[in-house]
Amino acid sequence: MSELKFHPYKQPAGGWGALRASMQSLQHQGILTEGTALLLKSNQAEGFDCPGCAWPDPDAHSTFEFCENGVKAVAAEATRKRVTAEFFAQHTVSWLAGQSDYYLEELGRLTEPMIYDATGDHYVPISWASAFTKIAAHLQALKSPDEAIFYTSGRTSNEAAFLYQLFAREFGTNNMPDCSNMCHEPTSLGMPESIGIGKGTVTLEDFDYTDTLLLFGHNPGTNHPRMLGTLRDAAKRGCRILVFNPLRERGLQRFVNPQDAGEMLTNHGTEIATQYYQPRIGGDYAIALGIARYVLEQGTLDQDFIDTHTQGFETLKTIALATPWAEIETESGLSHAQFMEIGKIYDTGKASIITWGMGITQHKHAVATIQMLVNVLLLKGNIGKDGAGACPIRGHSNVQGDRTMGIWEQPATDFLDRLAQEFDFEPPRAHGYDVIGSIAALEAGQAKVFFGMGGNFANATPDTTRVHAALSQCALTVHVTTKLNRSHIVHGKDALILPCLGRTELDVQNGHPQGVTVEDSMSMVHISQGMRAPASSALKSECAIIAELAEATLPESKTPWRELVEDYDRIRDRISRVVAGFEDFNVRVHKPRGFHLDLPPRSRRWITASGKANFIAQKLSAITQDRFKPETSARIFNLMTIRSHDQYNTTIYGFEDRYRGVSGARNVCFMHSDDIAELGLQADSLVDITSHWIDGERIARNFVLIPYDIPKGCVAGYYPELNVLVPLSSHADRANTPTSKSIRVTFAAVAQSG
Ligand SMILES: Nc1nc2c(c(=O)[nH]1)N[C@H]1C(S)=C(S)[C@@H](COP(=O)(O)OP(=O)(O)OC[C@H]3O[C@@H](n4cnc5c(=O)[nH]c(N)nc54)[C@H](O)[C@@H]3O)O[C@H]1N2
Ligand SMILES: Nc1nc2c(c(=O)[nH]1)N[C@H]1C(S)=C(S)[C@@H](COP(=O)(O)OP(=O)(O)OC[C@H]3O[C@@H](n4cnc5c(=O)[nH]c(N)nc54)[C@H](O)[C@@H]3O)O[C@H]1N2
Ligand SMILES: [Mo]
Repeated sequence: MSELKFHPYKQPAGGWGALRASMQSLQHQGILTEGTALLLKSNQAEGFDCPGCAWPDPDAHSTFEFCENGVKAVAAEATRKRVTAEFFAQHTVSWLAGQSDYYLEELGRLTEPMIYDATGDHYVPISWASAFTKIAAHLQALKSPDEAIFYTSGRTSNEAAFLYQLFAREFGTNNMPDCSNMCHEPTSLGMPESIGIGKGTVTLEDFDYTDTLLLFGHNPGTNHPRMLGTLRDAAKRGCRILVFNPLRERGLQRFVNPQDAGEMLTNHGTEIATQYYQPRIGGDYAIALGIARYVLEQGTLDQDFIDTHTQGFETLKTIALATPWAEIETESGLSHAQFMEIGKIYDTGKASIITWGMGITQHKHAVATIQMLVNVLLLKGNIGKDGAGACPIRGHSNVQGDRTMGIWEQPATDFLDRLAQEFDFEPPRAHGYDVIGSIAALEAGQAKVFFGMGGNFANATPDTTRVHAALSQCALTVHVTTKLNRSHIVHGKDALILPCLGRTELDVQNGHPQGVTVEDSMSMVHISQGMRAPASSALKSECAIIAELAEATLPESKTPWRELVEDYDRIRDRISRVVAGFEDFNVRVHKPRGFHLDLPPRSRRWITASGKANFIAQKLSAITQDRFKPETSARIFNLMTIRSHDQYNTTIYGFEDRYRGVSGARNVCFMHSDDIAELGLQADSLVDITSHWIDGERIARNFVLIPYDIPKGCVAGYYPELNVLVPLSSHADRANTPTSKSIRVTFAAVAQSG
């Protein structure tokens, strides 16, 4: 790490900077030559699915879809660096605990199974067979299967996810929290109530037909950069693009496509946002209500659609028209003139798409906000026609597929019924723990075994201090993983690290290479085929690990675990009989580019209780009245925790947040320059940040203030460093997603000596 620098970035996103950073990351991982060849296989019909994000692949490919952060994700997995048994022999776990998260992951790929040895405070090698015996012994010793927790991160393939949930349920629990609980859970909960499914309704082709795009609370330039190509094409066609984001994110303003020689030459690029609005953090419910109000005032509704397909219109109408503009404006932070402009653009659109990301979901009122965004679409019949629809932007590359495969603490009854029939066992019916529930159970000592299928539970969750303490109380922690991270260092009394193959690697079972499948953000299911030699010959695939664990743990199981894993087609055959929409899975998925899942709203079929699409609305005052007001004399700010351009969730690639102009360090906090002055502080001031909640206060020390174009009263800093501040009991109503984008904080200057 070098010294913190801040130089506002004036260039377009993408372009030469992206190309340079990509090459640097390949070089950094020691794979410059190999890496370039590898990338040509990324997101190709015959290649592997990029582990970077869940944005879909276009049908027509040139050579490869260039994406700087996709390169970083692939390079991080394909790195030459290894963390071996010799390394663990040289360093105690206490020593490792003192190292940074960046350091831990930088060590490279894990090479063999390791177990914690308390006598020497080291991780030492263990054979796979002994590892499975050990875990089985722990699981069998539990008083109830519900004392175990089986977490999933969203990179896990459909096949592995399906086996994993089967294993957990045959073992006897629905305790299957996943990263989705911290991510798009409000989408998965809110959308079914509105339109009958918890997934986006658009396909990539719809972006070719839309004339109006409303983008809420996501940062494509960094987190789904291939979307910039789509946005650029739309902008060039004249599609109006309205952006709603408290921060001016570079990627949403201007983009140079590194694959366009002309654009690269002039480095000018394409203007993305037609209009860029900077609302207050959490102001989106008011924005959506304001748009609805505008359309209702104009009377330019799609009345046919509303009459034929919807229910609840009168409630929305009454609420929207009764909410004074002044209230909508104050809450959103946008002006009346801006609302007239936004309303007019949306109202005159013939086919509109609304997209959203973490800026919408990680709030207390996320579910209500998503439902209000859907209302806006319904008013103009913008669901079930070309170029229109709802487009939640998922995070992990297979997070949507994992849920489809049954990774869910609240499995549907019909899913369990089919699972029971196919595998001849009685699955548990009681709902299990989600992420927040899991942490509570760990803290209370009600859960004793934590098993992580990927991810980094210790650092991705809220209130880091409490979660670390809770994990340390476990009798056993197990992590199936590619790299070392904090969750392995903050360990239970017994602890195992089980290293697995990554997406880019050749997975050979019974002498035959296997492909896995994934589902992208737009419900396309396709094969992903690794091709690189594995990082170590001792690695196992996630599927193999689950099967062998199941054999060790469930001697009575009637499932032919080993047989299923010998040929993943056999797992897919089982999936085709259990998961709705996957009929003929093996036939359909082996077609180039796979297949699209049937989404009823696309043909205006509504699988809701009413059989219609539902307008669901509540008063704006209901959203705002329960805002927490801590008792403190210090000025309170609203903090959002966001990703830098140089990280993948808890994995820190480096210290360059290029588009925001920050480099060298991550302990920063973005604040309006007037706010900095009003606090009597200066740019570069060192501050402690305290978060306030009903359960008390938490503190993050030594952050540097950076003056930034952000609304007054709002501040931003990086996840996961600021997770220490996220209160455990502050989460989205009903969905339980931690409110990582709205944390009540105060600032205090750090007295600097000398
Ligand atoms: N390179 C890279 N790619 C990734 C990831 C990564 O870490 N690195 N993570 C993956 C995952 S799991 C996910 S979920 C996605 C996340 O992708 P994003 O949803 O883009 O996630 P964040 O970085 O959290 O950015 C949230 C954006 O919302 C804005 N925002 C915050 N609060 C509000 C608000 O109240 N209202 C509005 N309108 N905007 C708001 C912020 O300014 C920021 O631009 O990306 C995925 N892809
Ligand atoms: N404050 C705050 N907290 C947040 C968020 C936020 O915006 N703000 N975002 C939330 C969101 S959207 C999400 S999705 C979660 C993410 O939570 P997680 O999914 O739990 O975290 P990741 O950082 O994505 O996990 C990274 C680890 O996965 C492992 N890994 C990588 N590839 C593979 C693989 O192929 N197989 C296996 N088995 N392991 C692999 C590596 O060891 C790596 O260290 O964090 C949430 N937490
Ligand atoms: Mo996510």
